[in-house]
Amino acid sequence: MAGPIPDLEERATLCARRLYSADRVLLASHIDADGLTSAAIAAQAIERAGIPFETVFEKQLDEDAIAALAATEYDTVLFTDFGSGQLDVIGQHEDAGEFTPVIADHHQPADRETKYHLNPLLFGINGASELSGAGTSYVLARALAAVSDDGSDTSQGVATDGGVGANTAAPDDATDARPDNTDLAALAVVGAVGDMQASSGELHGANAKIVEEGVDAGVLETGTDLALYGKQTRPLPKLLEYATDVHIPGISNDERGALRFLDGLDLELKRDGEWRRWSGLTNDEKQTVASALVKRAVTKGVPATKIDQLVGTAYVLAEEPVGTELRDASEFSTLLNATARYDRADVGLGVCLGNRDEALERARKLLRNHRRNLSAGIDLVTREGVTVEDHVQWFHAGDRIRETIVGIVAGMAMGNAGISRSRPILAFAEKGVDGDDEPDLKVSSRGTHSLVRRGLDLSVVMGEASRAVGGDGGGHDVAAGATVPNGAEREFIERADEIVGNQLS
Ligand SMILES: [Mn+2]
Repeated sequence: MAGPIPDLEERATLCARRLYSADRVLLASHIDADGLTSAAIAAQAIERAGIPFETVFEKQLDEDAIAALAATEYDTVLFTDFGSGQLDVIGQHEDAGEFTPVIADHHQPADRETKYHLNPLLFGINGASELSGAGTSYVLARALAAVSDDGSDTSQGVATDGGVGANTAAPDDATDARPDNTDLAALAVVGAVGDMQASSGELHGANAKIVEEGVDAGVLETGTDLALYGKQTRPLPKLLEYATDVHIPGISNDERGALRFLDGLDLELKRDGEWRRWSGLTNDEKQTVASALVKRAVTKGVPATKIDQLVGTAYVLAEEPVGTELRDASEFSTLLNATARYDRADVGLGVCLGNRDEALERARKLLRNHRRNLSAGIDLVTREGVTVEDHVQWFHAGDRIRETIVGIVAGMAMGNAGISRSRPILAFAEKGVDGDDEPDLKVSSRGTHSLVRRGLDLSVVMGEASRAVGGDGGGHDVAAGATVPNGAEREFIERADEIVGNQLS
């Protein structure tokens, strides 16, 4: 059976065979939208292959976390959305015979190899823009289906319950499963969108191949649509008011302006006393709003390149109910982030696995709380402002913004008064105290795609600047993070400023 990404096929099959021969598997994944969808994809593929497993999540795969995995009874550990960057430490445990690692990741590998290592970067595919952790897990899931299909005449045991431990929820609904696992493409797209892999309004490269498989499987629909966040769940006026990626004077960030704009259209705005949502409009109605919006942008002098960004490819999860967060890849990934950032990976995983009652309600509650925290954080940053260096801008949130959301706040604050989009933004926040250790600082950074096109690579910036002050970090070109010792702020900023200056020169 041909997999979605031919270049990865051979390695994916090798990894899948190793998993299939295991008595049981410990699945360890990163806590964020991409990590949660990675785990959900891997968990369903393993479950369908009839292999008993357990799922655990880690915010950070450090030495202690890896040692804890090694101390379990499991001989096979599948790492998703992390593992490559920690191969130096993982390899020591592998050498000691403690477990065999299987890795499905898309981050920069450490200077060491292992046999069952699936990572697009090893095959010339960009891990920041073409394939996410969830996409890599999907490639593995497709291979696992092919391998278990081949081996279906051999006895593989009867255990299919898959989940033990509080972090694993059994799928409620296995009836929609496709035998080749192509139904899991929808989650892979949610992961890619959550990892900010879409650019110029759509997914590219290997990601686009996965989209194709999802469309063929009937779990995804794509189409050109307004590129605004909240098309499924936001009331129309809020959809327009909160859409600030492309600033339209008199509508963006303008509650009354957005209302006036809609009032001026020949459109039924409310139904049964409730604001209508974009997802409930007819195609003609959508056309009316979109044309008027573009016309307004043109009249107000918004540049043509910006106006183009008002339209993009929408990724719709065809089997999810209209008007819910789950229907739109972007809203789904935000819902997952809202669980992950508050240490409720179990809730996010439950939603991905099809738990539509308790887990979904819980996730929505977490999302409301997340929104309140984000808007309070953005208000704080905008009110207090940032310090502008030659090439970067930064702020220190102390303990007033949770370290797990300070990066999102920084990214969303860019473009607000006094916070330019022409320099990357760095944000410090205090981390919780871990045991007897001194509390460290988390630094998050965000850039823009146009800065990346000019040479910005925040993964290098955060890695080099943090190591220079005794910390560590990494991530992606457009978004990265680091942990540094308390008190190292000044030195870190100077190093980061210098590296960014070199990248953009
Ligand atoms: Mn990822």
